[in-house]
Amino acid sequence: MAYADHIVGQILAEHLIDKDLVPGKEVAIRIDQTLTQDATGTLVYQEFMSLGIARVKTKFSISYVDHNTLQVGCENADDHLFLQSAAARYGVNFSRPGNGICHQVHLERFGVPGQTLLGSDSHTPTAGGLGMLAMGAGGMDVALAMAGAPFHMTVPKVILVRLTGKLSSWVGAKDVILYLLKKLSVKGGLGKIFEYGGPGVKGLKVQERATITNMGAELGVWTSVFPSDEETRRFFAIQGREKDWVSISARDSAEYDDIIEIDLSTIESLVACPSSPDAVKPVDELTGIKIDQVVIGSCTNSSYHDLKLVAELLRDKKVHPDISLVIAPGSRNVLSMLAKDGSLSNMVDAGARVLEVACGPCIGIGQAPPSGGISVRTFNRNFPGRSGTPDAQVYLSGPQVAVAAAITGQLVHPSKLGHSPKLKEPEQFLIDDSMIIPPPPNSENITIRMGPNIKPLPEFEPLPDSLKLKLLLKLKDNVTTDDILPGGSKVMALRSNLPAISEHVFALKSPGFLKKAKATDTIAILGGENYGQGSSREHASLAPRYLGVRVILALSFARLYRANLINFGIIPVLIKEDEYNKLEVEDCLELVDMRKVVLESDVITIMVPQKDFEFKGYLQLSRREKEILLEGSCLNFYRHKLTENS
Ligand code: MIC
Ligand code: SF4
Repeated sequence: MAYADHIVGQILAEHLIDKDLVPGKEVAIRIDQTLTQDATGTLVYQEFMSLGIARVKTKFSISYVDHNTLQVGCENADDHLFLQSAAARYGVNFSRPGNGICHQVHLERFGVPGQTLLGSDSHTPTAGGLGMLAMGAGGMDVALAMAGAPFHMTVPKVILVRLTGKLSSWVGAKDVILYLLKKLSVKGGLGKIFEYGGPGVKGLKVQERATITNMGAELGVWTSVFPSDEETRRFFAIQGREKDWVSISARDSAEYDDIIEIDLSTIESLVACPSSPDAVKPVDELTGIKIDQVVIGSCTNSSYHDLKLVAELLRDKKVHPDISLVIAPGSRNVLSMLAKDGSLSNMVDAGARVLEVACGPCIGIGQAPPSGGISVRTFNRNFPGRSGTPDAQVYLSGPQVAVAAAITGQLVHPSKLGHSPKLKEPEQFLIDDSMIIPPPPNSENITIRMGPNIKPLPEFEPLPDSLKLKLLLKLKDNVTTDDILPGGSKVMALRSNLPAISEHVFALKSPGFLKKAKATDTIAILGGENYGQGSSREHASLAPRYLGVRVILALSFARLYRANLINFGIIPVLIKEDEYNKLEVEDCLELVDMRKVVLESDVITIMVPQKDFEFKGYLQLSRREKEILLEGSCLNFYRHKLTENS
């Protein structure tokens, strides 16, 4: 059984509930751990509560607060109280605001090789850096996993990324993933898992591996995974949890769907240009571009490993007078270590602005660049508008290029900084979990605190038999969830308030959409390839459904977004390029006999009466997905099933 011989297959086989591992077929797997973050988490816990389960059934579940930490009104603070009380009530650990970015803390403190992790955030695969099968999912799927239900996934193709050689000085893990993005594009990983292997792996620290698996999300892969080897054991030892370490590697008989060979020594310093993570160029081709702002941090590059390097590069230097340099460490333990070893003073003395440990500017919460400004960020996404300034130009790089830009005021090769410092890894990491509150054993009487911003989940009616839809938007390839529902402190604070957040659907991409949507009963949207790439935020499906969107036609869908559409009763219909070209905004579409067609067929006929043409759409749905669509939402489908069995 070659599929069960690579790392992915071994972990899946170990967690399989029924059926065999046949690539392309849906299977159900057991989830060991879940994580949520606050911006998606408030919905997750509301969904969990609707399932009527008394206490989570996973081995370990945790609720992080790291996104909406800016408190300019009561909304975020109220949400934090809701999350803290819900965690205590339902048996979930609670990582308080200030403790760190979910993926960084999870890697340091909780990830376990060989186990499965489902997180309501698209960068959950960060934990793949230590050999865990870690996947992002919509909140509803995470709520179900907490309730003990299996996670359903299509068995993906597994691609071996075979690493040889060693990175040269000034080149880091971020350059490896930028190299892959340049080669494969943001759609290059759709339907696949990337498994890293080869002799080059052992030269990469766990933290570097995690930078690579983190940004697999930008390639569109299900997830990415590294072996768990001696280097991983060392990581667990410095984290004081060697007992959690297990070895995991591919067997010699493993067979892959494809192999990508990378000689690490050939990789150069790379930068993703505005406004897509795959618009990658060597920094040498961009030399001289003047910069206004540099931001270092995010779940991609905020480890002690990265920030120690940043501090050493900044030692005895000053930030260029035209640059605002901002640094946000990834976890409180990282910040504390930087403070204790003097690195923090290197940063502050150089003129850096140090932020609290949180996502912050990565999701447009603070530090928006000036109008038309140019920002270099060590983040993973530079989608249009995500920084908070619609016309800003955001470049993505590793910490080496970012520091060089901060000091020189321009994009330059980091070797301009002189000698690349040799860093010694600490023998012991600071371990202080006092900002993680474990749930009490007896919690039935804990009151859930719900502030006025937390609105109840809507009830959605089942799929009708026929639909008359108006096509309100025709969009191109690679529409992001930031396009569908923007981030930023104003909109993100409304994550628990569906009526309010729905007012922001397509706010940046198509400002006239809302008015038209309010005047239309049932709506269809047309997209190109990779529709819905980016975040796991289910609000980007829930809010459109709330406004009346029932069908999305596209050439292809991003995996997470497609699952979220189905969970909220919106039908994802695949169409061919010819039809994409023919369809126009304001076209009226008619679908008949839908309940039967959705349940029994994979092809649906869509009529455009005023143009006297009809065309075929393709459903590609599993039996379970069909039934969810018929019920009108995943919550409708599962509510009674799980309560009856719990
Ligand atoms: C992101 O990086 O876009 C986010 C914010 O972390 C999202 C989750 C969200 O929208 O709350 C993600 O990546 O899933
Ligand atoms: Fe937070 Fe940014 Fe990572 Fe999303 S990508 S989890 S916003 S740091």
